[in-house]
Amino acid sequence: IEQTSNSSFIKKLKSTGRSLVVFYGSQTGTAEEFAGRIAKEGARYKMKGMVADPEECDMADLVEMKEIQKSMAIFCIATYGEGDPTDNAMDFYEWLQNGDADLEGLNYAVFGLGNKTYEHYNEIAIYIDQRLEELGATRVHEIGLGDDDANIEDDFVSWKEKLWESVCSHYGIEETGEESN
Ligand code: FMN
Repeated sequence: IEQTSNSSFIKKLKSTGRSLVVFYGSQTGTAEEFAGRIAKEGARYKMKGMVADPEECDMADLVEMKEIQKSMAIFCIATYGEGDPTDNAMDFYEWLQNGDADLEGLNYAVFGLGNKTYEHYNEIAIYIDQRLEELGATRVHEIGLGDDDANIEDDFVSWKEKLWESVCSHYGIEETGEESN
């Protein structure tokens, strides 16, 4: 799984024949690890994936995702503090709040990482999931909420299994035997 090194994740998707980009908002690495696992599994569903750090991407390019056939953006997003985004997701969060991009044609799903002992449980992931829909994007699978106070790995794995079912029915694809890209 490659990491984007410049701002244009769209160019990179196109030039490498990928259709899945998995963004992460992560402070201590959990969301980043989850993102990597999703990107890798995409190959099983004929969706070659890559992981991307929103801080290193021009997220306005999300409007161009619709130019890539059967494409999808997945967001693994942690919440911190008083319901704050991680440092690397801050600019993206502000762009969503302040902007009014037309995201029609963007297919997406969100997995949130949080902890139920905090008042603002998974607030950023919930916001991003709702905001993307508001901006016209298509939710391919319902948001998953991971609770680090219980077993976030289990939460993630069960969400991910259902995610791929939704992806297959949404795009009319079947699982292949292929393990990775
Ligand atoms: N989870 C929430 O749902 N809401 C919060 O407000 C919140 N604040 C946190 C503050 C601190 C200092 C820490 C250590 C965790 C907090 N969490 C909160 C839980 C994290 O989001 C959760 O552990 C997540 O898995 C971290 O992901 P990361 O390793 O990718 O950074």
